[in-house]
Amino acid sequence: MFSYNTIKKVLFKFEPETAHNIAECGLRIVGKCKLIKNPMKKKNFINNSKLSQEIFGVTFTNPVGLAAGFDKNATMVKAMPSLGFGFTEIGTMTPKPQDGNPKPRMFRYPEAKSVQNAMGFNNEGAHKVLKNLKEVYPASIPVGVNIGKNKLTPEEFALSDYKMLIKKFEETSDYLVINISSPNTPNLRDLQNEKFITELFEMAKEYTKKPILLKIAPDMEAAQAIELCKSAINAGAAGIIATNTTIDYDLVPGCKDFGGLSGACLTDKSYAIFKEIAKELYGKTVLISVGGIATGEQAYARIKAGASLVQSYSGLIFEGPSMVRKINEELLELIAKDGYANIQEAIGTDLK
Ligand code: FMN
Repeated sequence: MFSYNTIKKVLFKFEPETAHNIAECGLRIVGKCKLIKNPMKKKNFINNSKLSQEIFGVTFTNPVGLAAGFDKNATMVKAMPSLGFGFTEIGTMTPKPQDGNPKPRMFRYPEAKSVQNAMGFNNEGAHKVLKNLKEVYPASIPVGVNIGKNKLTPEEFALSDYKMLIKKFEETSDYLVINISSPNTPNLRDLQNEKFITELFEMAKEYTKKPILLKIAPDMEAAQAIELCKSAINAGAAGIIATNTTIDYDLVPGCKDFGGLSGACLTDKSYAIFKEIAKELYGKTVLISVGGIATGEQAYARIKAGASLVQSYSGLIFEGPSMVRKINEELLELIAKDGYANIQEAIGTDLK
């Protein structure tokens, strides 16, 4: 078989979004074809009880998940265990289908192992995504559903977009995520305020008992992020996902001045804000850390800082399909080295 370095050379000759579409085609085939899916899963999916956790009443066989945005339309769920992922998050999807922003809207910076995207929630809309999801749910790994408002929905009607999506997906998901942290939908981040967040989670409680998490941006002062997370939890949120992409364009010299940056350039920033949030909220809610995680050491740092789970997207582009297996293998080594019996014992140890 070809090494990922060879495949990457070919993929990187294409525009990033075209490369993504090619990868999606490949992964759809993987998901459908047992002759490819099963051997890949055998190789990449680490099934070791030391990494397994029960969270939200479901089993997360390992703590490394696919971050939102890669599988917006739930077309690749079945392939994810073959890449080693212990859970996956589909979306962000919106009530109505939308095209997203004009292309080009995805850029890669190989030297910085970073990506910039201004996709703008391009997706097939809740109806079609639910249809896709119903074909594969329940899956062999937990599936999170990340929801957002349509671009044309005015702020004052945003709540009804989220209401519609919660009702639609609550039975076909293991957890839901409220995304008000994308930089690519005009004014979306304005919804990151205590009033809206409180209203949103209070409303959600009326319609579902499914765990709903809040995904936040890294571009706020830690104190503000903590207050927002606290409001969400007080109003019923089941957890926090930190963080989305950043609009700190100094992190990659020569990058575009729009969209959100992710990958290696985001590692320190997302780790820093995660640590601040975890200092306040570890033990009070479920924390998921995402942003520039591509190695076992980085994942372990977040776990020791208080993350029960981690997610990755950009790392997959640069490191390829062996990344998750390597992260999990390294995690097992690091846990053993520190003398912990399992991952649960390692979570939050920096804070104890
Ligand atoms: N996050 C969302 O919550 N919803 C999205 O639709 C979404 N789309 C994304 C599209 C692209 C091309 C990328 C690179 C990221 C997207 N993200 C989205 C953000 C990721 O889920 C993640 O929070 C961020 O990229 C940081 O993780 P990473 O450094 O491992 O990529």
